Amino acid sequence: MSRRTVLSLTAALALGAGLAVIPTQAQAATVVVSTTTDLTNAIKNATAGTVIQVRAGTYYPTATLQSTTNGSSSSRIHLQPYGSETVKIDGSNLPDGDWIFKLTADYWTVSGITFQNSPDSAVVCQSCASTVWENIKTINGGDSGFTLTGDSTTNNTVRNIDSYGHYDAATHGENADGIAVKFGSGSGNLITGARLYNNSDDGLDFWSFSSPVTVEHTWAMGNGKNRWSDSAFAGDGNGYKLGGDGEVVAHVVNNSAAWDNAGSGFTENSNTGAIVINRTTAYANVKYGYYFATGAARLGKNLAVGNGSSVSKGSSVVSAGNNWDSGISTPSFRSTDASTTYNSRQSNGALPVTTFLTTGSTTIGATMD
Ligand SMILES: [Ca+2]
Ligand SMILES: [Ca+2]
Repeated sequence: MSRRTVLSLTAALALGAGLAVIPTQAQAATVVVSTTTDLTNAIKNATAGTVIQVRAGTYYPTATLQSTTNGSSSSRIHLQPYGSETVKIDGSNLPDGDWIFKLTADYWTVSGITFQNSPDSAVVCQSCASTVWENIKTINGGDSGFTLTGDSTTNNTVRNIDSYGHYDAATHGENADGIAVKFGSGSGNLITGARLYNNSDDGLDFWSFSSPVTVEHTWAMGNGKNRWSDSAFAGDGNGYKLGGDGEVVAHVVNNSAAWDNAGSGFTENSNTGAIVINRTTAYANVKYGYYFATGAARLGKNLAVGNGSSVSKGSSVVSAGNNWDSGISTPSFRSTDASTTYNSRQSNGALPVTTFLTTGSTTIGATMD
């Protein structure tokens, strides 16, 4: 019974009103959980203002953790570790095809938790609005790591996610992306500070999403390589797949990098919209650094080095200040050793400090931070 309930009953009794008014029993605002059953119920029963704090450990749910209950702008719902404890939610005991966590709700903040070994997608947010995903990890799942999908997907922020090692075995790796923003619409969605790597398909994929998404301070690397000895491997391996399914939409990518992907670093993927790509770097991708052959992309101050081909740009592309444009020189990299990019993040969750692909230039390429 909450303090407020006690006070209300006390007041009612003091007034001699008996039990005529019994306030609704609300869930306590903070719930500390240490078992999978309690975690499952806490998520299921959360209401606006609930703060779920998960004690250290690895949790093995046997059904998808899920909620359709909204928080509000003044009373968000939080799912987070207790203090600075290490919390992993592992999908190894889920039925085939299940996800670890599905949210169809607004105003949740999920932070500091690892979602690993999902039989299918790890985390799916469907028609979510104003959710925040901060310092989470999605690792080694059977389909995409983190997904935003559905109409009315608005104003969500994904900050400092690591999403890697995803592989859809039954379909030979053709689907599992680090982040998927697919099959839906809604404005105001931001991805920042992401590391998306070693996934069987793409680092990031905006297939069939009809509203602009903004990406910044993000790295996509090593995607689309056959790391699973799959004789029919079908992963695409683009760093940033910025469209598809006929949608014409002006996604924005700023200050981000793609390297060592089996496909292209950045690709329109048939999206003919005015995609904006500014101050990014594409290095050593197998196909193109930048593939914008059919659309109206705006490519500015980007740096392509060591890719199969630097750029494919159609006649509607606006290209200025990139190192393939005339009169623009190519600064040299301080380092081409990527090992530090896999280091632990900084204490505030930001990408690790690295000199990899930095140049010191203030006019071209990603700053790698
Ligand atoms: Ca694919
Ligand atoms: Ca994909």
